[in-house]
Amino acid sequence: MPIQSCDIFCTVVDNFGDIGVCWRLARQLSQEHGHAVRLWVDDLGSFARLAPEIDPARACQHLGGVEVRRWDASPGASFEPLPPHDLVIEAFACHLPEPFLAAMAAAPRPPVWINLEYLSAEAWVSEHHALSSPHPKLPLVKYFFFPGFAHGTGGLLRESMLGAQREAFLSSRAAQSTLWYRLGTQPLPDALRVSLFAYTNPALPALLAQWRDGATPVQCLVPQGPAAQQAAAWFGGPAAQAAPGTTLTQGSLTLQVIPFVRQENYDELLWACDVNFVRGEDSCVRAHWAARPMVWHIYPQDDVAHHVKLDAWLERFSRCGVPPEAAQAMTAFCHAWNGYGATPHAPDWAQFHAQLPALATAMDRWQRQLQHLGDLAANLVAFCENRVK
Ligand code: TRH
Repeated sequence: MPIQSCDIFCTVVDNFGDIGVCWRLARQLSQEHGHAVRLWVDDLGSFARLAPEIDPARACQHLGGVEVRRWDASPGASFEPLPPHDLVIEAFACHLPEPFLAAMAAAPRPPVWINLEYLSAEAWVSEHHALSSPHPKLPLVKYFFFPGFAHGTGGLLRESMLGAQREAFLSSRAAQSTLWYRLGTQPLPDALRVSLFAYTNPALPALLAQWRDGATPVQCLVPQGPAAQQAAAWFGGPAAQAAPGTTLTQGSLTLQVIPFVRQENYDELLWACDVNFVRGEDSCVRAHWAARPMVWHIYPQDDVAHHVKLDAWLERFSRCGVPPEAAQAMTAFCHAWNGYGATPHAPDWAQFHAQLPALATAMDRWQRQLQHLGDLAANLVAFCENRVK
């Protein structure tokens, strides 16, 4: 039976990934699947960084075909439930408000209830994807929906027009000029262009020094944030130098701090660069679709659980037909970038740089393979429509 409407609940743990994924999914369900979508968010301030039209002071507003509602996710906070939609998604195991759960249970046709999980390339994901869990008291069943890189998972978010938009951008000087205008800079001729979105990273100073001392000019575009502050400090400047519009130069390295752009425009930055450093979850997925060599600063977890996740991802990449020396360079670089080992070592840029052509070919091949998994939003809709009673 068709699903026509959806509630998505999102709590912002930190950073932008939780709302980044939910906002992307909400737009897609509305614009590509025609759902009436209500997106409940506990932190509209973070949301406004990705979508500047969002007014954090407003309890209810509409953007991109999505109804956006502020909710207080703190335990015991009051919640005035509206009748639940056909599909209810709790993102990343956030807790649904009790009154809303009660309304779901009392609905004439209880909604399909999904817990959208975090992304991982680990093998167990295929076994846990789509498992169900009955509510202990209410007549409701929750399904676990896992994004992933393998068959048997929910796949990765990818808008249906993304490939065409990328092609159009790459063949349009006007579109590229608009991006550079938005970023407040210009492409440097003959320089290798790198986007650098990362957490504060002990490996960054060593990398900046290698770029400075290398033979290849590097234009490094850093969105305002922790990595920009760290880089500005490495140049010996005050924190104010981490503001958008700043250009810092030493040797072969030109580092430019760029504004945090709206989410739709972030893809264009990735498409315009030769190498993309990304972090967290959503920017990592976008870098795959940009089909350029990428380096992942994975979200750090307790007990270095994130290293297991990173290795699972590196292993999948290494199995997509990439030459062994390129796979080895990618693995070694990502390990160093993510602080592996008791005494973390400097990333070897020269080794990684030498493999860029092979890595570009491999990334393109891998993202084509990943497209065969289908897009997460479409997979989710099909899964849920099969479960409507
Ligand atoms: O911000 P993040 O570090 O988010 C993280 C991860 O999602 C992590 O898994 C989660 O547990 C933690 O938050 C709580 O990185 P991520 O996931 O890449 O999200 C960044 C979002 O910001 C993404 O949607 C892209 C977007 N973005 C812009 O819209 N404009 C920009 O200029 C940039 C650099 C990013």
